[in-house]
Amino acid sequence: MTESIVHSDPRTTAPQVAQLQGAPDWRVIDFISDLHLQPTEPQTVQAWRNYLQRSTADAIFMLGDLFEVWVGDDALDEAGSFEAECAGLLREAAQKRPLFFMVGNRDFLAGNEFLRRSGMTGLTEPTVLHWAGPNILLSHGDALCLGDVEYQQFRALSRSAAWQQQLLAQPLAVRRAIGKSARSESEQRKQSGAPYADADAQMTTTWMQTAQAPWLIHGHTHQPADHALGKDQWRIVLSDWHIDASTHRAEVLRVTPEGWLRIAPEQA
Ligand SMILES: [Mn+2]
Repeated sequence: MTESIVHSDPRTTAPQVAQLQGAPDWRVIDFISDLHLQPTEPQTVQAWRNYLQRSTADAIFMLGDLFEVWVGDDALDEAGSFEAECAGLLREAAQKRPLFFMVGNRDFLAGNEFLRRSGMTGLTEPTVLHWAGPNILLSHGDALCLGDVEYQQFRALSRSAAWQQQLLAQPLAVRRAIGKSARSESEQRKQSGAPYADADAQMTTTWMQTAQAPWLIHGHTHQPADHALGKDQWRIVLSDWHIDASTHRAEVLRVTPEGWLRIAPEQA
């Protein structure tokens, strides 16, 4: 048997959309993404911890890049690791209301063991949420940024099982070092002023039509905005979180059947 590789145009190819049925009593649901949690940014971690403990939402969705880097679920077994600490916080929060997690381009190696330990439900990319309000398509957003050609090539490679197995076969310390160097490369690229790609308009339309969802919520671009796409159709972009001595950026997207608002985590 021969296998042929079909290079279909991602802008017009209907994606496989996973379905999620919300609970009938959900009235308030929160969305966050791109917190880029890391031990060297304790104030962002603290704001997230406080938010998880206090939020009045019926469900919380974390749509990727929750962590600056995730080098493998075995990091959870390292005594006193940052990963284990975060999983513990999530587990506590998950006892109060359901938590959902979708990976981003930084934490795509977060796997089933992480989900199990943190008490969260994993979501595949993209997923459409059915609930009391309009259908909402959920994505991290990186797959839609077709303009970032170099990244799309890395994405295709790094989501393959073979690539992941090869990386995960390295000792944890080696993977931590790889994670660090990948991060500094991406920092350099950011500082070089290379423009950020945004979601491709045609691909966005294809995805929303396939999902039959009038709303799309995604992160990744760090360009929070409400984009009107047509009659009652919206692309709603989440904010990243970054809190240190000089910056205070953190936002929760709170959604009710009537609409949405952007609130500070301490008001959630
Ligand atoms: Mn991202």
